[in-house]
Amino acid sequence: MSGRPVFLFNSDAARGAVFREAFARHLPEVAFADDMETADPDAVRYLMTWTVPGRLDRFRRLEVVFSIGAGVDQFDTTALPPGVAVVRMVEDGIARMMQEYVALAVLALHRDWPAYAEQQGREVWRARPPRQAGERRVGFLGLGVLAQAAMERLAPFGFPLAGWSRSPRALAGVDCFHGADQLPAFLARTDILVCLLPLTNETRGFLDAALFGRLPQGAALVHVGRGPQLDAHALLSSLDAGHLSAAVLDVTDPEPLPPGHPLWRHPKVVITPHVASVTQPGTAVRAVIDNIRRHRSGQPMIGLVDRARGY
Ligand code: NDP
Ligand code: OXD
Repeated sequence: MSGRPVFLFNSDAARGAVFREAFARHLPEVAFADDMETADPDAVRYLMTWTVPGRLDRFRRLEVVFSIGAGVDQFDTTALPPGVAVVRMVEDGIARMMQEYVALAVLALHRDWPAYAEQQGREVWRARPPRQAGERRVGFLGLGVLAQAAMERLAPFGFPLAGWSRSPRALAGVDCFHGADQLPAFLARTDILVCLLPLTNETRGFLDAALFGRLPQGAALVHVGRGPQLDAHALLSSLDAGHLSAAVLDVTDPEPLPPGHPLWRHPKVVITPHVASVTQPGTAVRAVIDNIRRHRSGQPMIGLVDRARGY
């Protein structure tokens, strides 16, 4: 046991059991530990956690912090020594679940599901004018791992797809926009807007009245990024004014959404409790082991976060 670097797992026991077994089988040269108090602090090189735990400075030889999720906004990176690498979760399970959720939400909005649910409440039998997928333009804020995975599922339906990112991207079958200058043109061509941006100083409060005003009349929102990116009052005003037609929100600010919040009972809003996508231990452990192998052989890790950029 002695001499081996330690991977310290700071999460629930059920996921820990999957990680322990996989480390023993596939990466025996790295010791697995799941007790923050008893792990040998001088041997801990890798830490997997959702938030930065207290007394981190006792792990003097820590090299990599792995986020349990795809987002890293929950980390206070100022509490991490500058030399420690931060890696977000990039794994097949999380991508598959996001594909399902975004496909479900986009199809529901495309086929007027929230409006039919509202009609059902009033016992109204009335068809709404149908629109073909080829006429429903879907646009993604963020063109990263999860947005690209979701677009792959949506493409066969025939929706015209576009995305907006910080830096220029080129993706087959997707109209790519980038930067502040190209945001208005991207929004003007988007009927269903899917937010898959990371939460950073630049994206906090990004979904605001001005942004909604640039979307076409009747556009709808799917928000699967982070709650603080959305100005909930601006959304409610835009829905009540009839400019936006509906919203599917998987993330809110705060979480849980407090009882009595006007979003809860709004007839044009569908809310799920931050369940769009969840890290799957069986596939996540493979991604982490692969990254530790990469790190130990000097190759770049998948999902390495640019700490200055915040994602
Ligand atoms: P990535 O890091 O792969 O992609 C992020 C994308 O956002 C990139 O295309 C990036 O641009 C773009 N971006 C970042 N900042 C800006 C900006 N200021 N202006 C324009 N574009 C910007 O992230 P993932 O796809 O893996 O995940 C995205 C987010 O999804 C996570 O951070 C998390 O918050 C959320 N998430 C939500 C879940 C849920 O259950 N609701 C589950 C998992 C994740 P560029 O390409 O130029 O770098
Ligand atoms: C994540 C999440 O970031 O679950 O993985 O939101």
